[in-house]
Amino acid sequence: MLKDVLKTSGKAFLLGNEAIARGALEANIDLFSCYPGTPSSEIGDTLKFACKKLGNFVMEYSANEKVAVEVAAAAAFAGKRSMAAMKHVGINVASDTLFSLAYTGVSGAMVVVTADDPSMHSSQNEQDNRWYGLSMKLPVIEPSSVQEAKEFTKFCFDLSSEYEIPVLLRTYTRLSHMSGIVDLSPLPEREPEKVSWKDYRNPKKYVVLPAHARKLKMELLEKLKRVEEFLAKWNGNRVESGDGKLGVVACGLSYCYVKEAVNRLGLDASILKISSPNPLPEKLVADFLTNVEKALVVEEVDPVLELQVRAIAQKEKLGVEVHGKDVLPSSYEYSVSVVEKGIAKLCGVETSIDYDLVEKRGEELSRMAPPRPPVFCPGCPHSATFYALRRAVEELKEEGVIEDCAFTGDIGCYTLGINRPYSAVDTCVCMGASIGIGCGLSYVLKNKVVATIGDSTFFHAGIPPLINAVHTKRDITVVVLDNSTTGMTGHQPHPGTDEFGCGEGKTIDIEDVVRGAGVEFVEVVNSYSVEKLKDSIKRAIAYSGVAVVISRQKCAIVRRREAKRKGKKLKPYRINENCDLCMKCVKEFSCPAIYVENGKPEINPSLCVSCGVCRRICPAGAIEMS
Ligand SMILES: Cc1ncc(C[n+]2csc(CCOP(=O)(O)OP(=O)(O)O)c2C)c(N)n1
Repeated sequence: MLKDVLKTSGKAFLLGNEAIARGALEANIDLFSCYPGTPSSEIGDTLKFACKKLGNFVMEYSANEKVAVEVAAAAAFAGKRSMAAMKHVGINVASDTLFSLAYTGVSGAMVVVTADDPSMHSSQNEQDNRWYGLSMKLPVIEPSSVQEAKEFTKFCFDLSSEYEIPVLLRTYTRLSHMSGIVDLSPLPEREPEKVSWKDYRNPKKYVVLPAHARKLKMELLEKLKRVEEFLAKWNGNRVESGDGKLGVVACGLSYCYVKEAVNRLGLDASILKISSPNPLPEKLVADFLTNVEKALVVEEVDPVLELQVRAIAQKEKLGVEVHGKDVLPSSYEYSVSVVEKGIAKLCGVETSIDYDLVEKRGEELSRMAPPRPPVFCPGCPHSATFYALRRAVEELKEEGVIEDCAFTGDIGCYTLGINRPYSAVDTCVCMGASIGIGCGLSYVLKNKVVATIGDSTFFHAGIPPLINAVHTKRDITVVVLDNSTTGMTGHQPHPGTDEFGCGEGKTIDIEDVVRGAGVEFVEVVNSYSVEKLKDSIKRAIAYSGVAVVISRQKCAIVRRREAKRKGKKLKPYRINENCDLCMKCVKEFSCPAIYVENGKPEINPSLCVSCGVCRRICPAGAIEMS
């Protein structure tokens, strides 16, 4: 639990992400920065809580992951202990900085948390960020329990400080979001203290001019070799001996699945637990392979360890069979059943139970449950915006102004605009791509292009493509859906809000940024004023050039919470006897508070947040406040 993160000693029941946050506190962190993203978000939310309570370290939500890494790196350049956290795709954004940080190294300590998402529970791809460690030449540490999540976080700080190298801590959805009992160590007594740059100024280390970089690269390779030697002796990488017939190399949570699976199969397998996929301790692996008849590498997603283990077996001419993805899947999360099936197949034995039958029965049962696709919340301003957008486009079509329209979407709650009745998201690739893809389409399509982007996403990655659109004179409409928060990941602040996590921030107005980028058509409309918004979007689409409409209204969840806090009642709407059953409120505006009973639309008063959009769109004037 969140408050237990600050317990002085004893045990606490913590979420994996809370354990990582606690590990950072026990490691005496000076500065934490992040950009939210599932499954990493609770690390930032926990450290925001801790920062507000303790007030003895710096914490910020940065504008994006690249900035977060740079802010954290700077503190570590100046001898401090810092951590930056993000979801796996955040590392793509931060990678430009990280590749060079491997060369510069740090003077203090720096940990970068990458939260991967096997099975893509809430992500656009399943990339395995252990590759980044190999490619960047940075150590990657991967825990397999909540206790390890805390301990390994501390270990990463120590490793980083000892070798003056940033360290990647890899967590993943199942660990970040599982809870467990954790043994706590004391929190250090600390007073934040500023340092003099003169004690850390070192251009030969921190300016990656080619002449410096060539030298730094060699130093990095040498450093990594020393890190490998150290990690070979670290208890996170260890052998649990068996009868030698089968040796299993396992990483992350797969280690736990392997322990359970071999137990169920009654096998006395030798297990090599690997907690540093990079650098992989070669000698430890070679010795392990020497003592087994055949080896199986068990790891989720990509064969990051398997390829290395195969290479070691070949290089050392060990003659041992190495298996992995030939008997185990390369996609989605593993489980005890997946791992047990793989081991059973390799060893030619029966599984302990008929998992295929269990899975079949599970599928049958899940088909019985009513489908519950994700929908906008009741009163979500985004549904009002998509209603207005859809109406604007339909009217322009009817008026013969346009034939069709391409809708480039982005990532956030508003991606739900893909659903009927709006159907106004045709593409969604990654944060900020709505405007960039819109620019490209505007070169090759006969049609008008409308990009939709959230406020947090705008600040994160929407500004450079907007500048690109203006500079290249694109004909594109951008609708910014500004709900004054980072809604999708749990309402974190962003540069358009008045705080940055653990401090008061200067609010940056999107319209100022847009005008500053050279956009001449800029209008700001309340999302709930759907008629006005529709007219604004119509004019924007008809306009030749870059037009930006900012649709602004507080996130409905925040609105509801604020009202509750102030003891204010949000009066629900009701549908009266004037309803002529035109069904516009159901077919064109899909609010989850509106349902149909006995052929008549009704409003569920416990869901209604009194946004009044349905009242505004009802042609019969049949919707009123109750
Ligand atoms: C590079 C990257 N970082 C983080 C995320 C996680 N993420 C998805 S959408 C989003 C922002 C959503 O906020 P906003 O744009 O304001 O839209 P809202 O959800 O509030 O409608 C975040 C942080 C991601 N998908 N990719």
